Amino acid sequence: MADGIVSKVLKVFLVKYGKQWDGREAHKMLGKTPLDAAAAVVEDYGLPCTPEELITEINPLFSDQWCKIKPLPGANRIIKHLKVNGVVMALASNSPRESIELKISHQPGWKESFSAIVSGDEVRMGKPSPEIFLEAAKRLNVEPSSCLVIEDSLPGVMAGKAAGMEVVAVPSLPKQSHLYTSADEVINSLVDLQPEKWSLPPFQDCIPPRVESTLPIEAWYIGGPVIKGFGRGSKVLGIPTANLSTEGYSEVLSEHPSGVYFGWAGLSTRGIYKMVMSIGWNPYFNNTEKTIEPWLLHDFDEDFYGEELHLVIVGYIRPEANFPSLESLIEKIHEDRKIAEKALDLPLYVGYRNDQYLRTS
Ligand code: ADP
Ligand code: RBF
Ligand code: MG
Repeated sequence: MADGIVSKVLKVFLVKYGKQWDGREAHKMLGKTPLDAAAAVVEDYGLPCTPEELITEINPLFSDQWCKIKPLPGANRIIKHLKVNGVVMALASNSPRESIELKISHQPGWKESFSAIVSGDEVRMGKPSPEIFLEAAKRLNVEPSSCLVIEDSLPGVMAGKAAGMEVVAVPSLPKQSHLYTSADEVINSLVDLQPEKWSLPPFQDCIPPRVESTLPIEAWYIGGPVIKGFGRGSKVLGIPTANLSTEGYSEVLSEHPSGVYFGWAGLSTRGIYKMVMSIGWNPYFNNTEKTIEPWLLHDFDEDFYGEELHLVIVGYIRPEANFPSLESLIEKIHEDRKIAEKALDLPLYVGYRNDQYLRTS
């Protein structure tokens, strides 16, 4: 949950040494012990200090940031669900105990939910060594083979497998899933975890249950003038998507996992409409930029480029996927449309139609 913070702090810090943080370094840090990560930064940037000195200098900068991190979408849902169902949980991280405790102290209910916390300074070797997970199992008094590890980093996945556990990978960096082949499953976000696949009690918060289900989410808001997109929405698919500029929204975009969502759309001069959209890289087209592609569920007589479009996103349908053919992609998108159209009439979602945000310009 802290990758954004690491980038932010290092960016500011490296300027002092006349260096520029290259965001692409982020993946190298992931899942490393603080000392290994610091050593990598010192070496890559040729810094005139030791890894220990780097840590001493940079730690206060991190401490100021921990209270600002938000849990990943789906994290609270999983913790609450497993706790309510009496499934014991451990937190196993390469971070030092002190910073783990600091980080989770800002998340209500988290500390009480973990029956064990194992930190990097309590084992001889951190991930990718299996030690940290084996210690966690021991403290939970369970067999390693009956443990499920949820991991975002590659070293963590390796550690979990080496410990003889089942591992679900949730890569925190986009387009990296091909590296995670040793995991038992790779999912796109914590929202997509299916506990029943791992002999754990299934979630029961999908609405309506089972068929054509959608997941209510904490509503989020995004808006701006409609811009030109890739120019292949309506032409290729018969599915026009009113693209918004992603400038100024990079934070909101990075906070929300890619996937298919729905909600309400307000066009300043026209009205309010049901909307289904994808957010992400559109695997079928293998885009390089994360975009928002809202399809307004209404027949318009004309284009509305440049008009102010406001969206309230209220529910989630599925992860983005790749498809063997354009026809199958189109078919799936029409299925999404039907699900969204129906769901938005439910009392749970219909209220957002009156949200002031949809009417303001
Ligand atoms: P682009 O690649 O420029 O986004 P699209 O083929 O996706 O082009 O078409 C999107 C444009 O079509 C929108 O910007 C809007 O002006 C228009 N449009 C017409 N009907 C709709 C609709 N129902 N939903 C979204 N956009 C629509
Ligand atoms: N593109 C994909 O590559 N995979 C998807 O799963 C996918 N799902 C979509 C769902 C909806 C509701 C919409 C509106 C679009 C989706 N797209 C998906 C994006 C589609 O490819 C995109 O609109 C075109 O690239 C047009 O720019
Ligand atoms: Mg478009």
